[in-house]
Amino acid sequence: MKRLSRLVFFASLVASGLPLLGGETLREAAGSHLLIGCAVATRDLDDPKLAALVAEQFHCITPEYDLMPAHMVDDAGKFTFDAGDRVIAFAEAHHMPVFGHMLVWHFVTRQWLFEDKTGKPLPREKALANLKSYIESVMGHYKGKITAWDVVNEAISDKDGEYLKDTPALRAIGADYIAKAFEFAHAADPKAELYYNDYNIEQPGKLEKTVRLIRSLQSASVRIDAVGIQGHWLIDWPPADMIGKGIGAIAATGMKVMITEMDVDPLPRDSSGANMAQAEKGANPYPHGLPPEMQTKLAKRYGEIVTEIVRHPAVTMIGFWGTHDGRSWLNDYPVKNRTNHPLLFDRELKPKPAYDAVNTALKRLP
Ligand code: 9MR
Repeated sequence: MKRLSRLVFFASLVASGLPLLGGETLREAAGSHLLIGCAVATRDLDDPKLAALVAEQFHCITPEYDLMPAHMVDDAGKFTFDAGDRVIAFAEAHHMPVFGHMLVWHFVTRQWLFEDKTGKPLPREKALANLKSYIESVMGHYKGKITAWDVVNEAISDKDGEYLKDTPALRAIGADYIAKAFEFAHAADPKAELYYNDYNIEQPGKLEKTVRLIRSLQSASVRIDAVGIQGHWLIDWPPADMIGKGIGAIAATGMKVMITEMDVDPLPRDSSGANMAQAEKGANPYPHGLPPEMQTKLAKRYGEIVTEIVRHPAVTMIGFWGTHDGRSWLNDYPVKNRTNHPLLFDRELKPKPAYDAVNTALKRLP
């Protein structure tokens, strides 16, 4: 219980009605040890059976894309919060904490934040003013309703020898755009927890850069509460003990660790993570469903990873990136139009063997 904030602990006590599936739900299996969450979008709420499953199985939600800058503000700087408000109203109705995703990312954003119309970086002071007013508008609107925000998403470079990705924010402001975003976020809602979120950061290479980033934010005395390891993993990479080592190294800096976007890709693919610059060609071997031997393999892998994750008291949330296989971004990444099966529920909302494996791993918590 000491691992959970008061708000979050309250949420874990709230019963969510009769189980649709029978047996222990994921949230029941995890009890008060850690939160189990999933990504949800407005369109999921239009399906009553899916909405009921979310409320029954999970403690908390992350809006999948409704809080991304390009979904909330237009090219002229006008804000519309309708979609985000709907997801948050659902969470409030079910007493579910919301993890806000996200304030600064180089995708699904607006050019005017950091560049002029020709793509030239804005002067530093203008870009900082835009960043501040964007964060104030969004966090101000959701003040008191969002437990934690991913303040900066995917800023660390995938390239050897390069620390940060070369993005519009970096070009206009410089490397301290990250510290500035955390500073503005803390001022906008002092009670909100603030996270840095990225993929592959549990693996050597990006892990060292992540520790460097955390240390630099700590020496700039800005508030940062946790690091989100996205957890877009493959059926055979990275090994569970590497994930454990990465969690340990991040926790050693004093950060809490969230697994924010977990899925395990059973289709052939070259690398883990979510590097959008990396389109691949690849086969679509299971268009009619995952064969039993692959279901077993996926379940074993999920069980091993979750068993490793829950050994670390620094991890206070595991969030899955979606609900059922039909609603996973991995149907279109890194190869367009495949039939993927990376989540715990199939397209009929039936729990897969992977669900049982995760449930069992959670239940083993002392
Ligand atoms: O799952 C999200 C998908 O629906 C959106 O279209 C996409 C936009 O690029 O973003 C997806 O989520 C990403 C998340 O925001 C950050 N990490 C990688 C996720 C997959 O791209």
